[in-house]
Amino acid sequence: MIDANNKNSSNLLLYLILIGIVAGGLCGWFFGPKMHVVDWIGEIFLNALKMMVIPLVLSSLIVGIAGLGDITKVGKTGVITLAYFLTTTAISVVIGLVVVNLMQPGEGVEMTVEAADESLKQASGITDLFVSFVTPNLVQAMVNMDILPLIIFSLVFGGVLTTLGERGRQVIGFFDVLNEAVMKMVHLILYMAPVGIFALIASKLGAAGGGDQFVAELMKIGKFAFTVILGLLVHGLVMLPLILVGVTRRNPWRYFKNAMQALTTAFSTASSSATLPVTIECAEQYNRVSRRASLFVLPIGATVNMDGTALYESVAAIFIAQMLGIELTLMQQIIIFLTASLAAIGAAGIPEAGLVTMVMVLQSVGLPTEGIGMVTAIDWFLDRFRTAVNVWGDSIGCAVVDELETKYVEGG
Ligand code: DAS
Repeated sequence: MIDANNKNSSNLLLYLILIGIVAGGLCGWFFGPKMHVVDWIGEIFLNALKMMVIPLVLSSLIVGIAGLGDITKVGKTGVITLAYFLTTTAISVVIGLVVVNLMQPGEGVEMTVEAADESLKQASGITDLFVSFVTPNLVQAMVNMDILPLIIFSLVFGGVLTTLGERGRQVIGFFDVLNEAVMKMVHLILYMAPVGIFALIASKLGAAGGGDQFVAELMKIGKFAFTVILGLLVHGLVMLPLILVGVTRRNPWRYFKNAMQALTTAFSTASSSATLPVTIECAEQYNRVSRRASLFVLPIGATVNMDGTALYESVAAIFIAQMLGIELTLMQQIIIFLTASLAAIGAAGIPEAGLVTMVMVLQSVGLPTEGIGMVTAIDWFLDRFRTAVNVWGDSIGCAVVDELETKYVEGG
């Protein structure tokens, strides 16, 4: 149970974070580029969260897998988790395709096609995505923050440990203590959140030129931004809560409130990976999801379950086609559906990752990747909304897996 002190302190911290977001937005809006003076504060906060990601992913997944007992159980839990990830991602892409075809945001927008910068062209194809699941060098993967291969390694390593009897249990015990220590460090970092989030929002909005510049950019492709945010709201505030209530019978408003610290951190950092420690804290401490389910679902979800990104990729691809006056066939929209889902799996939980993997979606239907230039200007803004939806989808996922696992795996 959460003791009163914990609950009060967490509410106070949440209100301070919300004040930080509003104050950061106002300062960035009115003082513009001058707010770069606080860049260093936001950088410290973001780096502190990122610093915890590697030890957290390794320890939480190894402990998460091992916590399931014999390896066969992981199969059922893994299937439930995968089914949730694929279902919610597919639903989010369908919502994206419906709203962008209804809203037609690209109609009448003259397209200033700037060549997308070289880094965008590096985005991988679908086969590269599967190759990226396995790294030849674990240390290099940690250095590069390649989370996906580290997840694969942790899942297999944790599973193997459960077959080594007492010796395996001793190693698992080490990762268990490591995970507890990492979560305690996250708790300490969170006390910095209100100031760190203030600085991140203020410096980012200021760097975009402040209020006037931001409004000018938004007006240029406002209908596109509105379409993306509308789709994200439908998915995040209707579809996902329906799944939560339908499967777990939990109160969606209370679940949302208890996840608010994670959602505000996701919005301000635009990084699911950096938010992961907070997502785990909210799931276990406030929403009372079992440690086993949260440690199994959340680290994987932060990297491969990105409903917001998948929806965004599908909307942006159709928007670019509309701007070019290209009528996409049903088959081409189905290809966008598949590649947007895969691109979201391949996107890393870092800022603007969705912009990079969008190249794969555009290439899949032969659209010019230069069209990305149009959306780059406000991608940093929309990224926050889609990251928050990504984290919200993960948060609901661990409650759903917890419920179904209790019913069909343990109970079964
Ligand atoms: N910023 C990514 C994340 O951390 C999402 C994206 O770029 O689409 O989830």
